[in-house]
Amino acid sequence: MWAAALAGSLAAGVAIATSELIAGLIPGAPSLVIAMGSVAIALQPPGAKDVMTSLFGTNDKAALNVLVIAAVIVIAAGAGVAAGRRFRAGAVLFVLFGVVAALAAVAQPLVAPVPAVATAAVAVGAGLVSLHLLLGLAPRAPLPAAPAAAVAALPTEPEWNPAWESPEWTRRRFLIASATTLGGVVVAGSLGRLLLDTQHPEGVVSTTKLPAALMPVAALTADEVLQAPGLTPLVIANDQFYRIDTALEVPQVDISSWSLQVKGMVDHPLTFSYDDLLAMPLYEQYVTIACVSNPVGGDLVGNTLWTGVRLKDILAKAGVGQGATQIVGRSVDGFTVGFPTSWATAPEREPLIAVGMNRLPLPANHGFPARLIVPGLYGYVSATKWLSSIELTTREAVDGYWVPLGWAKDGPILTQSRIDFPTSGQQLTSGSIQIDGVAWAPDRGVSGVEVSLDDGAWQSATIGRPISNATWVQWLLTWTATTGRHSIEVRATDDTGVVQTSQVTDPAPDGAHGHHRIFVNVS
Ligand SMILES: Nc1nc2c(c(=O)[nH]1)N[C@H]1C(S)=C(S)[C@@H](COP(=O)(O)O)O[C@H]1N2
Ligand SMILES: [Mo]
Repeated sequence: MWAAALAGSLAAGVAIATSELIAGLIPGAPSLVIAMGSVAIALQPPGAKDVMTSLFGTNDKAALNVLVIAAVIVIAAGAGVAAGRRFRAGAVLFVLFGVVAALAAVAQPLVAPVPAVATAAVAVGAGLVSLHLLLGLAPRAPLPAAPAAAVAALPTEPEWNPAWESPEWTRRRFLIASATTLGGVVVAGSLGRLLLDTQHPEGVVSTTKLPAALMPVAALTADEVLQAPGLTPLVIANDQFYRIDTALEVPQVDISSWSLQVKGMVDHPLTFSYDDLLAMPLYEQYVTIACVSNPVGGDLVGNTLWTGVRLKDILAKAGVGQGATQIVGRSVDGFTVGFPTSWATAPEREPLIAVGMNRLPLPANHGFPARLIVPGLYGYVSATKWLSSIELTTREAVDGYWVPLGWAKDGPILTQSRIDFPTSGQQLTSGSIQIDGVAWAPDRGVSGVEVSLDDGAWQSATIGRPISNATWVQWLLTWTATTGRHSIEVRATDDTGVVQTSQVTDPAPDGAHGHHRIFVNVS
């Protein structure tokens, strides 16, 4: 029984490794593991939203892969046991699983049906062949041995009966075969995934040099950029910028066939190629974007220089129809956002169809070739990466990806502040200590940051001059630390005079409220 279960799990391993290898070797062939992981993300029940959102960090995506593989291997152990009794019963389970995997792959917007079905079929085939071979070698419940007397009495050698084979040897041979299979599975599977990952680079994939912006931003000045130990840089480098999305493998957009459609309730539906966009006037703007799932004190927020076409210019060309109250952004991978048309057209902010980040083409993991950047809104309702269309519709007609999963339909970024230095629990020596951090309230702007030590009176921190209302600010406060355990708490006030609320809440459904507070030990 244990042997049949092991044979089943190993055979599933062979199937998975085969599919990963095919996916790595043949462009267009999907990884079935990734397909099933993506379906798991999409099918998450609304109640699971907190758990699952935490899966979207880059490390947690690795965890999701492991989870999928583990689930398949456990189910396959059962199929192995079934096959040990009647091969056909186990085989049916394998085929059923192949069908599920193929359906998961076909459901991916970027996967064509033929390679999906073919990959699943070959993988299941390889799994079944290994299952058959391994079960053939598996030790069985011992048959009654031939009675020694009977053997001696026979005049000629009896025909070889496998039941006489030493059980030791049978078992050892099975274990050797299993270990060899396992080795092969690990090598082939890792090689496949390695090749697949090289097909999906996360960094800059374009060699295009962005045309100069029509109105380049001025260089940052010393009163804008603060420097202190542990302080987050005012402008985050591209490879340091937080990344959040539902894509288990970064979509690679082929620029020659990519286009951006502007459609729906517009006077003139339009299509733009990448070159069309680059030929339009390009604008630069520092904008701080944030993730709604960022907890108090978290780092899913960043400020950088975006280059792009003004969304307003595109809307003016297309002509926004009467009653078009919502702008829906769609990604090549099927992800969607929606925000009010009035938010985008208001004179106080300048949403962009961004093509550049820190004057380089967007890195693949930040949405190459183009993405939306809408000042003041959380990414999940606005910042569509790998943008494929912009649709004008009504607020009622469409809900973006995260709305049915329990997140708020409206996603203005809440006023927040964070302590970068010292860090929670840090051991410090008494004397003068520079406390520092960042504070943001896009696109109302930050007017002040205050710090309370040990629940004492709020003291004003020094803040960098805001680049604009759409960006965060850095802040500093010098503290003469005395021995003992201390609490440090921070709050920001936005430019409309509203002070950040103190009560800490979970991120769901509309962003984490509350003050960041840490404790340190001074000796
Ligand atoms: N296509 C696509 N775009 C997306 C997402 C996504 O899952 N898919 N996630 C959004 C969310 S929730 C956030 S917070 C921002 C993050 O952008 P970044 O990864 O460049 O920081 O992208 C947004 N754009
Ligand atoms: Mo997000």
